[in-house]
Amino acid sequence: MTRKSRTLGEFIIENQSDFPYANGELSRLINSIRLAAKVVSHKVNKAGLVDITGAAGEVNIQGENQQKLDVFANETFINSLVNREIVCGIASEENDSFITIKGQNKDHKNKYILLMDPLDGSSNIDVNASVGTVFSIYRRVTPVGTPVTMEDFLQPGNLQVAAGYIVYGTSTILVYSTGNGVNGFTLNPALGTYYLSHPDIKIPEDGTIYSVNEGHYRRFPQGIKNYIKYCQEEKGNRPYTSRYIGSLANDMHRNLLKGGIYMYPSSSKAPKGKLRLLYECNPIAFIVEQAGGKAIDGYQRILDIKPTELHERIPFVCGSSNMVDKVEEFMKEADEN
Ligand code: P6P
Repeated sequence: MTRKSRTLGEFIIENQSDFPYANGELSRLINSIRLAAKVVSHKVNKAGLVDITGAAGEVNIQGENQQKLDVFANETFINSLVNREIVCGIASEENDSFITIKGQNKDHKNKYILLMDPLDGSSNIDVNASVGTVFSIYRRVTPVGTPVTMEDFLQPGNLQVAAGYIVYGTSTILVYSTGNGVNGFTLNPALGTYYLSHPDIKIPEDGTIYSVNEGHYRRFPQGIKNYIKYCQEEKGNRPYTSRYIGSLANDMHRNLLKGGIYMYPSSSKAPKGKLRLLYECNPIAFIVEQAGGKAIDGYQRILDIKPTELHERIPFVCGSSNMVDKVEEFMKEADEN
């Protein structure tokens, strides 16, 4: 059997031992995510035909109009997880607070928590551009058998036991890591099966793609402005290519495979930037570091940051290690001048 033909199910079983203290729950957790992703993928690919594009009339905690697919994706992942006796709590970009899951016997015996952005880049839905899902998994820190608390969710990203994303593009690809490297699986929609298409992903330490919303350029810190000008200089392998598609998961998937950097910096209007630490930055940072890249807030490692709020924002610079180092250099130099 060639390596490429391995299914996600076979891969999970073969790598079960990577997780010594999990007795199958983590595998079941990944399995529930892959099922939910299949359902969301089907809806995303039909969105134009079925009346599920456009706003759902609600506004989420971010103050963003909830798109119908946002709501659908959120409910699909939650239902897939709740019915499988694996998690004791879920936090989502679409929910003001976390959801407590008592379990079948109402005894709070489940060990894991999940945080997610169920539909990343949802503003792309109505224009048929790619969207994604980003998820982060921890073991609970409060005693098993008691209701999950905020403490279980406010863990630093370096304690994640698994993280991943799904990109709903020309193909649906699930990329995840349990701390032993990064692997990508492409869905065959005809069979409903994911196949190992991107084994052992490593991000090139250098790249020539930078991803940032340059419309905010004038509001960026001087160090970021200087780095963007550096990317645009005629020198060596520069100017770099600018690519930004309005979905962190999709921009990072491209940069992970080809090499590159993604930035959502702080700005004069948004001092903490826009991205959420817990369910956007931490999981992507976990994946990128597992693939040999780096992720900082401009100064410090994202995964070392101790969260204080469920929906807190953080400036985000992530991608090829040499490119992230260069941004850090520009930030330090600008602050010293
Ligand atoms: P802007 C999507 O809303 C998101 O959280 C990321 O996926 C994406 O990279 C960014 O925000 C886009 O934000 O301000 O450039 O439209």
